[in-house]
Amino acid sequence: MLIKKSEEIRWSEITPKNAYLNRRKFLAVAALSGTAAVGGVRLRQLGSPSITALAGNKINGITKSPFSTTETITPYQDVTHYNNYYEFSTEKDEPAELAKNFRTRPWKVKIDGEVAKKLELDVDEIIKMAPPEERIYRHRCVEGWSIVVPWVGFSLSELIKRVNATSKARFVEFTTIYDLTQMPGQRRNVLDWPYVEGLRMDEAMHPLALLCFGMYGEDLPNQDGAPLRMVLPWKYGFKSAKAIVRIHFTAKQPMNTWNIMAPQEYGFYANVNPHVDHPRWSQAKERRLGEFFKRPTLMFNGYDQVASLYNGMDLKKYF
Ligand SMILES: Nc1nc2c(c(=O)[nH]1)N[C@H]1C(S)=C(S)[C@@H](COP(=O)(O)O)O[C@H]1N2
Ligand SMILES: [Mo]
Repeated sequence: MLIKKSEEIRWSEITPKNAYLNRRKFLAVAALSGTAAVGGVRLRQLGSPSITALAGNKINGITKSPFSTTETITPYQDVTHYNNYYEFSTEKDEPAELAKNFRTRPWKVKIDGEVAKKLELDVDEIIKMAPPEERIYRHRCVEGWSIVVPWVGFSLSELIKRVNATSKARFVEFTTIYDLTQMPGQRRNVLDWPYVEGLRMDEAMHPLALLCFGMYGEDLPNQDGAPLRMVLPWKYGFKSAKAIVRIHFTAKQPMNTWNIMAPQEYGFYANVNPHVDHPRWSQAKERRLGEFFKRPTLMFNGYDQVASLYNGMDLKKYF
């Protein structure tokens, strides 16, 4: 294992187990008596979505990231009940229910291809590789809606540095789980299964590229990609693969699912770009979930820090 010794503590172990369990008990009791629900709704209106996130285990030791936006966070209820997750359903309101019993432990992630040594890591080993950060990112779906989410994770570069990718590694490919017994959507031919995505190495190494395992201070809900997903705020949502089981380093540009399905509509880069319309609709504007009026979509979704990655590229051709 290539993890440094000082980092071998699970971050949740920093809080004494008792305090942790007591909080969970308190939440369970509060939920039963109805106080949490009432408080939750009120607080949600006050714009405190973290208080409404009562479903999962709290992640301890989270630090705030300077990459966070100060925009209003989208309510937890919306982010967890309006999901694109075709392995479960093509209906956005269905993954919440259909993914309820999805098993996210034990969970292994293969790391292979152009790396010093092939690895198969338990997801919990990956999660403890670096301290968890809260990153409040805008997230723009290619369909024209957007959300603002306090994700929890750390830069993918933290993992890449530790697994010693070789100099031949020019791309990273993410493969997500294929499990017909658990994912009813995979019985349908709507996409090629398993869902695959990829990044160029410099994109993958960019500090904004987030390896994500939580949101709203808690474990990632199943419908949002538990136990491990990517979050790439400057790219359309489909690049951010959920339920990752393999991270493969390669010299050759990998395929990505939506590009396989409709290459004229979805490219490899998928950078948010208001100047390059989807063949069937404009990408100039977006609707933030919960809002009525549309707002203009920004180049790279407003994440100008990544612009230099694409210097000299024709982004109409490489869309
Ligand atoms: N495995 C997998 N990952 C996926 C998808 C999917 O269908 N399967 N949908 C993508 C799309 S189109 C979007 S917009 C985001 C949605 O993430 P969210 O439901 O957490 O908002 O997940 C992306 N990752
Ligand atoms: Mo999307």
